[in-house]
Amino acid sequence: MRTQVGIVGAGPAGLMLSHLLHLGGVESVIVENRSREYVERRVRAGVLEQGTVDLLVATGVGQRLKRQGLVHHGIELCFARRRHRINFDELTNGRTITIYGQNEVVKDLTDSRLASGGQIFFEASNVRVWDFDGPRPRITFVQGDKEHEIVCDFIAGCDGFHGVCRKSIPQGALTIYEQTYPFAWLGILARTPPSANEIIYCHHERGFALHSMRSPELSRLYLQCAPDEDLANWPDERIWEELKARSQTDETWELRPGPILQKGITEMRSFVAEPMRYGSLFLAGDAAHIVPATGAKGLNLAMADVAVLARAFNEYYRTGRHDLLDRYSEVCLRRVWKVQRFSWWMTSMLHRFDSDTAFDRRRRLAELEYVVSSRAASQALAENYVGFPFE
Ligand code: FAS
Ligand code: PHB
Repeated sequence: MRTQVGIVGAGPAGLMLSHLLHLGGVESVIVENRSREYVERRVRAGVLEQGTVDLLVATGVGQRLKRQGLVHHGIELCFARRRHRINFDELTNGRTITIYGQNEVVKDLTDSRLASGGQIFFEASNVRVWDFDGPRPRITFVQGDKEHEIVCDFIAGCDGFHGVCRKSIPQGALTIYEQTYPFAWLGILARTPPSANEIIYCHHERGFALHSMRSPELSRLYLQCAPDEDLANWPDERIWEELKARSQTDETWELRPGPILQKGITEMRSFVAEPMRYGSLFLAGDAAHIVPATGAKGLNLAMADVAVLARAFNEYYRTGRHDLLDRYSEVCLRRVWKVQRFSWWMTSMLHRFDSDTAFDRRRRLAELEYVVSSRAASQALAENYVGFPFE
């Protein structure tokens, strides 16, 4: 078969790209190696920046988000047994974040694409990309017992960090920037009302903890753990005990344990592949970059990439101009590196490092004290957290 843009990956990046191309009258086909159920059930990100919410609503896929999303006007930092609020209204002229699970975004985009005739091949195996440095880029894959080939003008690699697209680019063509962290996150989804109205980031000598949510009935919580942590060492009781210990304050507030519905370990890594293009193959989202989840940026960065890429493709097909395609990587990397810096800074400030000296431990507390006591420092955190307007 033939299409204009072949997309590998039906996560947020691939689905939003296909949706934006459809609105611009550009044809695309998505090839996804997992089942629809799997992708729609996968619990991952939960925080949508103002720009992501605006994009979803402005392009007609934000109805459920507006009904069910939890709009937040601040976050809290908890350390030395005290909680401090970062007030977005005051510090960012009213920009906000919205809590709405990534899997809900995926459901809304998948429903919209299929309802408007979009083609998504789920459960594709042996997906490969070919000739993206020549005039006839192709995607081949097997679905069921049938082999398929999609000939296209361009391929969008939206297949995440472990996908096939970036790895298909010839050795030496990309410059890789990478940092791993000496810890991971143990995340749980629990059927219990959130113990606070807003997200709380806790710095504690026992390790980092994060209190988030998905709805008034569902809590999303994380604990810093060893990078090679074995979930078997973390029965439910131990998780709740540790969350309580790391979030303790002098005020009375209660962490309400409940049935844990999902448990998982998320690696913490900073990663950028430059450039985000090779010939007619364009990388977007986690296929091109990974940030530690402390800044709540991964999903939002993916959306920002595809907003730029969709505009470039739409303009190319409307006018024949190449310049936006040629500038895609440069424009996206400006935002990618600002977000890498912020995510690294939040991660370094809030986590416990085994390599810390006594000086490091006191310096980190002083940095937290400075952030919550200086308007300039709080504003710097707030403007990065709610996200900069898309270019
Ligand atoms: P995705 O990885 O979401 O999507 C890629 C898609 O491509 C997937 O559906 C995959 O099945 C498919 N694919 C992979 N290989 C393929 C192949 N060979 N052929 C066809 N399809 C293929 N970000 C936050 O902001 N906050 C968080 O709390 C957070 N938690 C996370 C937890 C986990 C376990 C992980 C892995 C990531 C988390 N992230 C978080 C980051 C995450 O939300 C990503 O930034 C976001 O999913 C990026 O979207 P995509 O670029 O579309 O990549
Ligand atoms: C989440 O709700 O999943 C979440 C919130 C804030 C983060 C990361 C994850 O920094």
